[in-house]
Amino acid sequence: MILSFKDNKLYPIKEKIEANIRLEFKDGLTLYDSNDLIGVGALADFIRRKRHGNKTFYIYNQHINYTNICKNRCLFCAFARERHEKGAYMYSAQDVHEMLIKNKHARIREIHMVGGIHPNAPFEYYLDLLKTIHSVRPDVHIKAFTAVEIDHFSSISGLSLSDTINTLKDAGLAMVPGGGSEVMSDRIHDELFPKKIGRQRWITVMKAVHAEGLTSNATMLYGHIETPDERIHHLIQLREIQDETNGFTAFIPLAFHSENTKLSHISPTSAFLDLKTTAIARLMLDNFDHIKAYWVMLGEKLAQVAQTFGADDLDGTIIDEKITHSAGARSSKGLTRDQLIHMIRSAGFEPVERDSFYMPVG
Ligand code: V47
Repeated sequence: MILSFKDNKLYPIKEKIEANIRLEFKDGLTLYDSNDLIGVGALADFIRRKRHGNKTFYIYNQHINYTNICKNRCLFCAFARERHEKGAYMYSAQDVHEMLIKNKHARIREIHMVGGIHPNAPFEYYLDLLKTIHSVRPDVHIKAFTAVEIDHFSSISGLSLSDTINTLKDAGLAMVPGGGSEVMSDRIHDELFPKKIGRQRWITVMKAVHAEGLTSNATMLYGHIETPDERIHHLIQLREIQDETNGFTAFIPLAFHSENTKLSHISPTSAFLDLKTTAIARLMLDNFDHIKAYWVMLGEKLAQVAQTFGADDLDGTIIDEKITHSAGARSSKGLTRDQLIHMIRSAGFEPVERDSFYMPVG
């Protein structure tokens, strides 16, 4: 690859990439430390084009957040409510049925469903949600329940992790989303989300998900109290799990939004950090196929640019996003297929509509 850099420290990394040598922890730090954003992006773009050429994937999907009632109360979350607090809600299976019927004629390929850790809903409630979706839309893939929710289901049902996952699969679960790990660091867990499962349990649940034959995504919530070391450590932990299971499909960097949270003093992430994090994820996660630019958090314009910083997927139509918008996101709550196609084409890429497993659909 013919590239010249403003930052000489990028040359040894380029050599490693050309020789297919895995980047190490210190390389990740060099990348975060570099002000040569264009150089870091060009390295990521080289890998992105090697894997996917000019294609950018997107999906026609619908998000359903079945409840915001949550006993974990993470400091970074603006979505959660106590049971009797103003604004608390919980959808019944009938509510979900109606939401799906409303979009009955849309060519939706995936339902993405996650929610809070409710203090007393029984396991059957979650199974009913899956069965309802499956009965109304047997043709769509249901990507639902993070490792945090699956851990909770195992404890309320008394089933082992593997039996819990298989029961969810029998009810229609096709894939698991990537949320809940935030940044895999005991320090950050203790400070920001002490009531939620920590990194060891998240890893155990994800490995169990993969062992039962389901794929999942992985995420990293960045732009709060974490250090570059902690970000790189998080990515390396994901890379190691992937070496073992090969069960991750996509990685999604999640830019922290602080409005209405206990961390509202923290400024929004910069475009510089957003693009660098996307590019570094592409470079460090050499065993992940897909890096998503999640337009809900990045904003539509930056997500478009992220396609040249290593991202090959813009996620989807979403329809009604709640988690990031509770925390002040200024992006739309949903996009049309035409808007996604425009975001991709006008950046010089070729749109490919996909299903949950990155199979092209037309
Ligand atoms: O785990 C919570 C994050 C995640 C805030 O797998 C926040 O395809 C920013 O995981 N500011 C849930 N982020 C979203 C998620 C996801 C999204 C899109 C696609 C996929 C996928 C997964 O949202 C949580 C947490 O990390 N989050 N609060 C906030 N204030």
